[in-house]
Amino acid sequence: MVWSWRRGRPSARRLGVFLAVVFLILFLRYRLSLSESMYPPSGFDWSKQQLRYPINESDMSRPPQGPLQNLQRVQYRFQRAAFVPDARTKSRRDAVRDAFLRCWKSYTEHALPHDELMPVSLTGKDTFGGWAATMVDALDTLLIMDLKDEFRAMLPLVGALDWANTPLTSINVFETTIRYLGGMLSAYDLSGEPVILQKAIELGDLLYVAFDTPNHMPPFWFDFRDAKKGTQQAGTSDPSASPCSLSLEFTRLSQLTGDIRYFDAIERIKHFLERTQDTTQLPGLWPVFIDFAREDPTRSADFSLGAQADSLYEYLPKMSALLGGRDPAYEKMYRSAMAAAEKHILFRPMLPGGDDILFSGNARVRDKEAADGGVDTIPEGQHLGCFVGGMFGLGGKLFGIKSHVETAERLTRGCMWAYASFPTGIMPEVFGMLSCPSLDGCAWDEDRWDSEKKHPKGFKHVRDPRYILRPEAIESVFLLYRMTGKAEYQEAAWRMFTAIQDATATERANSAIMDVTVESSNATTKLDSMESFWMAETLKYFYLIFSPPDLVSLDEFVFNTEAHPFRRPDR
Ligand code: DMJ
Repeated sequence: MVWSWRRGRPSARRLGVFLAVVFLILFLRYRLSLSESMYPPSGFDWSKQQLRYPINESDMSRPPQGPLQNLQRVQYRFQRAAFVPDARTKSRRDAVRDAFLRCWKSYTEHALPHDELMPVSLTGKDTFGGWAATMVDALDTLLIMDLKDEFRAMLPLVGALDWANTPLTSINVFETTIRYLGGMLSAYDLSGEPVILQKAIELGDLLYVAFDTPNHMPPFWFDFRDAKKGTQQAGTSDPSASPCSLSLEFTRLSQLTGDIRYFDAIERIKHFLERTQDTTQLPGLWPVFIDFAREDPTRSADFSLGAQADSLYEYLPKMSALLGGRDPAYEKMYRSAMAAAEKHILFRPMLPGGDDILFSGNARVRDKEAADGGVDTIPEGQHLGCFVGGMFGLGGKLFGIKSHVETAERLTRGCMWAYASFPTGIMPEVFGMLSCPSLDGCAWDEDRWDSEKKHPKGFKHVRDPRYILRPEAIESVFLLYRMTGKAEYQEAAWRMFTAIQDATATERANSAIMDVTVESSNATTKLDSMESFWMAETLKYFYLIFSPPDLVSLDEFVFNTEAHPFRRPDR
C-alpha cells in the first residue's frame, strides 16, 4: 500500500508538521541573517534603547490565535472571462503602466534618493525624512505591475537605508508608519526579500519607541531627542487618525516576526477606542481631534470621517480582516461607528436629476439638549472622504451587512458623479453642497442654488479647488468593482484616468494642479508636486481595476491606508 501524507497516522502527521515549521523558521532566520551580513544595519539600534516606561513581557497582549472566524467572502464571484481581459481592458491597463513607468523613470533619474520628484522643475525634495519615500512607497506597485528588474535594482538602496541618517529632528509617526513601514511590509509580503523585512524591523523598532510615554499613547511627532531622553508625551489635541491607525502595520510586523511588542503597543490603543466610543459628544464616533495625553475624547464637538480622522474608521474592518476575525471588538466598533455616521455624517445632495448618490460630510454637536437633537450635519465633501465608499463595502462584505454594500455603492457613485461634474473631469479637494434633509432625497429647488457663483448645479462652494493626485475616489471605485463585478466601475475608472492624465501630465511626469474648476484641462496650473501616494496608491488602483481579479484578491490581502496590500491569514 502506498503511504499517503494525508492518510498518515495522526502522530506522524503532527511530527511532520512540527518539523516543517521548525525547518521554515530556521530557513527564514538563515535568509535574514544572510541579508544582515550583506547590508549594514542603521546607525542607531532603537531596539537597544532604554525605555522610560517599559512593559513586562508578561503584561503584553499577543495577536489572537486559534481558528479563523466567520468573515464572509469579499470579492464578487467573477466569470472565467474576467480572468482573461479583453483587448480594450488590456490596453487600458498598459496605459496605466506606461504612466507609472514615465513617472518612475523621472523620479529615479532626477530625484532618487530624495523623497519626492518635483515634476515640473525635475529635481528632488525631502518631505518625509529623506529616506527615498517615493521609492519605498512604490516597491509593491513595481511588483504588482510585474516590473521585476526595476524592483531588483532598488534592493541595494533599500539595504542601504539608514533610519538614523536624516536631517530632521522629528518625524511624523503616522506618515512614517503608513508609507515606509507599510510599503516595506507589503513589498516583503509580495516578494519575500529578507532585506526588506530587515529594514522594516529596524524602522518598527524606532517607531515602537514612540509609545514610550507615560500612558503608552504615541505623540504625533517623534522627536529623536525626546525619545532618547525618555521625555515624550502624547498630544493634547492630535488628529485621531494618527495614533488610531497604526494597527495594521504594527500587527503585520508582529505576525511576520513573532515579536509581540508591536502588537501590544496598538492593542492598548484599541482598548482606549473601545472604552471611549460611547463617551464622546457624538456616541459611536470619536472627534477629529483628541486629547490623548489625558485619554479624553469628550472635549471636542467636531466629527468627520474625512481629513485627520479617516483611517481610524478605515482600519476597524481592516483589522478584523488581518486578524482573521479573531477579535470581535473591531467589528463591534465598526458597526456602531457606521450607525452614527449614517445618521449624522452622510448626506444626500439636492440635485436637479434626483441622482441617488451620497457623500461623507462633517458633523458638529451644537447643543445636545436642543429639541432637534442639537447635531448639525455639514454638507461639505472632501476628496479624502471618498475612501468611505470602499470602507462601507468592505465592512458590509466581511460582516454580511447588505445595506452597507448598498450605501457603499451610493457613496462611490457620488465621487464618480463629482468627478464628472467639473470641466476637467476631476473632483476638487474640498467643496460644499446643497443637501437634502434625509438620505431618501428631495426635490430640486432652483432658488437655493446660487447661479452667480457659476458652480455646477448642486454645489454651494469649492473651498479648495486643487487636485493633488489623491487616490481615494479610484480606491473606492476599484474596491466596488472587485466586490460587485459591475463593469460600470471600470468605465468610470477609465474616464477618471484619462481626465487625470489630461489635466496633470507634465512633460516627464504628473503634477498636482491648482484648480479643477477651470474651463478645460489645458488651462490647469501645475503645482510642481507629486506626492509619493500617486505611484503607491492612485496608479496602483487604476492598474488593478483593469487587471484580472485574482491579482491581489481582496480575499487574500487587505490594503493599508497607503494602498499597501498585507497578506490575510489563510485557512
Ligand atoms: C495617503 O497618504 C493615505 O491614503 C492617507 O490615509 C490619507 N492621505 C493620503 C492620500 O490622499
